Amino acid sequence: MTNAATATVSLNKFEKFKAEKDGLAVKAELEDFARMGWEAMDETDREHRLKWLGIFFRPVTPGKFMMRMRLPNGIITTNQMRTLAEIVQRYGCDGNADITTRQNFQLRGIRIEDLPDIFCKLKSAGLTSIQSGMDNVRNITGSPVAGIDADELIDTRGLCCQVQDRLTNNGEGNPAFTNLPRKFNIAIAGCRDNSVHAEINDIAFVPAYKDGILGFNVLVGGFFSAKRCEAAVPLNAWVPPSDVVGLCIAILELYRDRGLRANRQKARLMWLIDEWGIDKFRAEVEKQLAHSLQPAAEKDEIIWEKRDHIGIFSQKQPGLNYVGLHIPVGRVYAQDMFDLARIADVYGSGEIRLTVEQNVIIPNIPDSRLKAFLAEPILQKFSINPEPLKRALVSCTGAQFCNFALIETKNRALETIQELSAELSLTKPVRIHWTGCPNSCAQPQVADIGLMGTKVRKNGKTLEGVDIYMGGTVGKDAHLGSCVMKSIPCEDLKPILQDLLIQRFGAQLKEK
Ligand code: SRM
Ligand code: SF4
Repeated sequence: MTNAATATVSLNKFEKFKAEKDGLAVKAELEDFARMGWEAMDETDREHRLKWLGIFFRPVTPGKFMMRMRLPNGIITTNQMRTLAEIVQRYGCDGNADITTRQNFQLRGIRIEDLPDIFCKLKSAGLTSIQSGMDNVRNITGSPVAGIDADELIDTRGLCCQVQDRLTNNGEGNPAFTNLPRKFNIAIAGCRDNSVHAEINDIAFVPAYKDGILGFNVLVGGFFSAKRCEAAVPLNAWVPPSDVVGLCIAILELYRDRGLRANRQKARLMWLIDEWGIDKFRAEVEKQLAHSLQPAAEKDEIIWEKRDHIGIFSQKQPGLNYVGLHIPVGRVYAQDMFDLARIADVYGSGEIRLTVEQNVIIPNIPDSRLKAFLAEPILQKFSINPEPLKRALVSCTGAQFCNFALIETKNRALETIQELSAELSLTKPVRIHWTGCPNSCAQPQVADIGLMGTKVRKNGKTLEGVDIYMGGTVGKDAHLGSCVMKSIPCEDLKPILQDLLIQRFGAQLKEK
């Protein structure tokens, strides 16, 4: 690999350990790790390099690792779901999994001793967790109703899989893309409502017509970090679907070889775009491709408000429906996963989809089976018609498992919403996103109300608190919200949220 990392003058700690040994190298050492146990492992292998295989050491629960999968376009078969459920049940000491804000699964409580077995099971199920952490491309997101949406423009399923297969060498690992300067996100939108938050990805494809042909306008450089958050900017390029993979590869090679590596806080793609300017960046992409890019189509086709896909919807296939189930803050247990797989088999076609709002869609349910489907007990837990405040609640992992967290998020988010829902009535959902620290994994900047964990001082004590973000919009004309209130102790938050919901979102106090 002709990698700029080796030529960088001052290498940060991460660049140094990557130069010493590629992250992917630990794949060959799994049996050894399993034999020696996590405590005897080299610290860098344990805490960093294992992330190249999707295995995350959790300082909060030492010895119990988290496993992050890759599910291109957020699609999983019921057999695969059962495989994950079995892993959680048999090997996961904490017995749960989370649906992530990138249409993906993370499994909890994995022990290093079980990794060889677990990887065998994943492989037989056609699943992979490879290259899902650290300086790799994350799960490729696509329209959650690709191929079934009556109003779809482009079916993103094949494209997401092709991009992933190229980047990971069909799940085996691809050293050509394991030493990027930083993490990297790619999203492919195929519908009119931007249900993948295209604008917050390093590369985003949004549907657009050019000379009557349907393809994608391309946006680049979107990202969130503790230091800086930016929406993606237009590359002034339009590509037909057949050029999506090639363009991703060209941009990634450019980023890999010329991206900034000295300071990890300034290593995401947008920093390179800033340094070069978008025109030079575009010209360099063309050089990498060895052909010119077509200018962007005048307008894209993102013209709808964002949908949340919860409820019952007719598909483009006559007589079939997809049903979106609300999964509170994305948390599921092994039994839930088995139950979801069962109903998707009995009523659907053996497929399950995940959304970036951490919810589930069961596609391909015939009209004649809907009534019986709706009577399934699991729908009491995972509702198709949740209350407006619960419906759009998103939360990152938070302090229970994440060592970056400044606050507990998932449980607190649920409790707060429970209390607010008991007191307020709303006619429309309000998108409330809880994120445990400024890394912004739960994207508070795209929420109606974003809550970002922080530490606050009150009466001489340090408490868990939040900064409040507002004004994030999604769908057409999406733009990022900004911080409107700082350092609110969590214990004082409820009345503030209540006030905001009444003043800004038309909530009414329920009669007691
Ligand atoms: Fe994230 C790091 C969880 C989506 C920005 N993120 C982490 C780590 C790995 C930190 C760690 O090692 O503990 C968290 C793992 C906690 C755990 O145990 O679960 C973590 N991020 C998550 C997930 C699980 C949140 C969730 O509850 O859904 C999401 C997993 C997605 C996936 O399937 O791959 C997740 N993270 C995001 C997103 C949202 C997105 O991609 O749309 C962002 C903002 C968008 C972006 O990346 O530009 C995000 N995560 C970060 C950052 C800040 C990146 C930066 O450039 O500074 C970090 C910290 C880092 O990379 O240094 C981080
Ligand atoms: Fe952890 Fe912070 Fe990301 Fe939440 S936002 S998962 S606390 S890194």
